[in-house]
Amino acid sequence: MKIYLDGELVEKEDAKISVFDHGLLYGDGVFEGVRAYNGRIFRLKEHLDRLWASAKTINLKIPIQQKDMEKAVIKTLLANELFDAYIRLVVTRGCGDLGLDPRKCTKPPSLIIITDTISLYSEEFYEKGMEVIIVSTRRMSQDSLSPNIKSLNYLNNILAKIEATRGGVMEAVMLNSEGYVAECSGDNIFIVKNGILYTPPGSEGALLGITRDAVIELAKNKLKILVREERISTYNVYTADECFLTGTAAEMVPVTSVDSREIFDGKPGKVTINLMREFKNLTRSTGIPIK
Ligand code: PXG
Repeated sequence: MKIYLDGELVEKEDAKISVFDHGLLYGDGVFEGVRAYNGRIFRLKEHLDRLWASAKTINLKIPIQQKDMEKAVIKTLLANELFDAYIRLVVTRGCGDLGLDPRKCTKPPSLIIITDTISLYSEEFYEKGMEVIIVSTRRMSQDSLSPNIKSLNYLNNILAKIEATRGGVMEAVMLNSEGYVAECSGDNIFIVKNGILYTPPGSEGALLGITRDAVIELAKNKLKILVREERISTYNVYTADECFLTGTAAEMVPVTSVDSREIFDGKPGKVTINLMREFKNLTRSTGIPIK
């Protein structure tokens, strides 16, 4: 497997980063997870825009242009002959000394592109739905660090994931500091109630997911249903008609139980199934061609 590292394609065994890289020492860096389906990269422009926005927020200048990053992604996929893939983009602050000060990182930031395959949950969950729990780890608050930055410090989400695993389920619903639903450890959350689709807005601590965006568009344009970005309570989730999660890695997965409360009849709902079909069509027919 070939990895793109600072402009070169190197073998996996040789793709190494210094122990003085501030990405490792302090989680000082940003990342993106992107997917390619059927020889096309899904919404790459949106992912690159978000990567650049994350970098800008932490005052990190990505040393190449977006167009060159796009070329590098395609080059890495071709080198690995991958046409259905999970693509991880990582930009670290680079090598410095043992101190927080990014000015001491005198070398340019490290650029990493890993292309591989991923399956987050087993196939059964996509057909029958998944159980989730609401965990005690709260989504970090806007007043300490914007939850919209996809930074290399994912401890908040990892702690939520550990709680989910301890609770015997695969995914954790995280609340914000006010106790309203924010999102999951690496996915956005949606509910359906009386034919209307609801998802928490960014101001509730949800990352503005690219899959989330695609699903909102499909609901409005293809299914012609109302979409509301509104505050959601735990009560709203327990009493929803349908619930599902979205994310680049997870894609769309139905949720059929939350904290042991069956969602409606405990089966994936109609809106969810229809959106999953539309999402599949969209991912297989749009995006930047690899060849
Ligand atoms: N919320 C968070 C906190 C995320 O990190 C999403 C939602 C979904 O966003 P997109 O744009 O992908 O629809 C993400 C991104 C994993 C993993 O291995 C998942 C993400 C990031 C890192 C790892 O499950 N998802």
